[in-house]
Amino acid sequence: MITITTKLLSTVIITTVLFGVLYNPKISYSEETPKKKNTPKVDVHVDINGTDTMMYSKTSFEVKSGQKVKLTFNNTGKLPKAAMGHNVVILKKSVNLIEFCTEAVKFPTEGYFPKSREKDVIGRTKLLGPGEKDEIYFTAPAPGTYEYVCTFPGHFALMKGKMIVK
Ligand SMILES: [Cu+2]
Repeated sequence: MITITTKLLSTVIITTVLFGVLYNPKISYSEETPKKKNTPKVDVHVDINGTDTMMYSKTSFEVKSGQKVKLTFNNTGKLPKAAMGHNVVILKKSVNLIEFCTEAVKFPTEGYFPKSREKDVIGRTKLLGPGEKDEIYFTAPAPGTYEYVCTFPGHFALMKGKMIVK
């Protein structure tokens, strides 16, 4: 009787341990625990808000060439994304802002960003609806002045600014 109980008990313990090993993600996937690869080193943090009045809270900011920049963009508005979505797209120097935005409006399902133009930007956030936030990381390019803009249709008239790289 004692033997049977002991056997049963051992079986239960072994089963429990095995179950734990197999189904506890902390044990079985310990090597895949997220590492800090998604939080790169940052030299400077820039915060910009976009509003329902079609404005950026910052129309310029300054960084130093080579700095690792973290840009946080908040859509602080309340209007629906389809009516008042915002993004921040930092253009390379060679790119014409109006021409770029004129093309971007043809891509509503891609957040008003033509994927083929990825090479023309230094960094860009997603198109954000009310209360949404996006964070991007990039390295400040060669010294100069770079334009950033919201590519939502019609917004480029008001929603633009300059990134000054020293
Ligand atoms: Cu906008």
